[in-house]
Amino acid sequence: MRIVLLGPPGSGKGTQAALLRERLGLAHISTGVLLRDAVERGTDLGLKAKGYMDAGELVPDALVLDLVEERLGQKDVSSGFILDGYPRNLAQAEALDDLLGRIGQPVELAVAVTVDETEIVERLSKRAIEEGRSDDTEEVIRNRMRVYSEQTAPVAQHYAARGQLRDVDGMGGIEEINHRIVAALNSA
Ligand code: B4P
Repeated sequence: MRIVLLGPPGSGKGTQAALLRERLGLAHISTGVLLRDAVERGTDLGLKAKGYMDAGELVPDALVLDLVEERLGQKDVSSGFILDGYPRNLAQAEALDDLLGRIGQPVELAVAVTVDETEIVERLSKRAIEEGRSDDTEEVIRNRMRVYSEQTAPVAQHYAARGQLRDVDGMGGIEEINHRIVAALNSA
């Protein structure tokens, strides 16, 4: 299957995508992970991306598209993939359609994970203590949520218009939510 996972910061996208990779044997493509890896390795792209990430802004589309294109060219992708954190605005959604159309692997389903705002702040504050990610400070979390509602939320409509969107309740335990996602995939 070829799936896009949508959801605000802290909705559990990364957590759920990792479980789906394990359980369904799909490649897990997280632009957040790819970008953090580039920052850590100090690549050109990483150096350009760091300031945007630390401010909770989106990294410019062209930089992220290059990363995604390179990742989609890898062997494990042929058995299906979960895109986690991409696309994050309408321009990315259109670029993704073009790219996947060219390789004959279009998105089959988009799953939007929904979570209350208070729960999001709680989860990310907990992660800030446990992992110390530089973009998990209160001020940056607030900006990431703003960027999400202004730029990323409209992406759901892009898939809904084609009948490809499934909403899944992201409140509750990790396993429980995973069962809901798998049920949504099976009903497609
Ligand atoms: P991401 O890495 O995508 O960050 P995120 O939205 O916070 O999601 P993440 O996957 O980390 O967290 P999750 O909800 O799973 O992006 C980071 C930055 O990179 C962006 O701000 C941007 O600058 C840049 N970027 C990434 N993609 C981009 C793109 N396409 N274009 C431009 N820029 C881009 O989990 C959060 C926490 O909740 C975890 O600690 C987890 O343990 C916990 N959790 C999960 N499920 C739970 C549950 N059910 N109950 C309790 N806790 C739970």
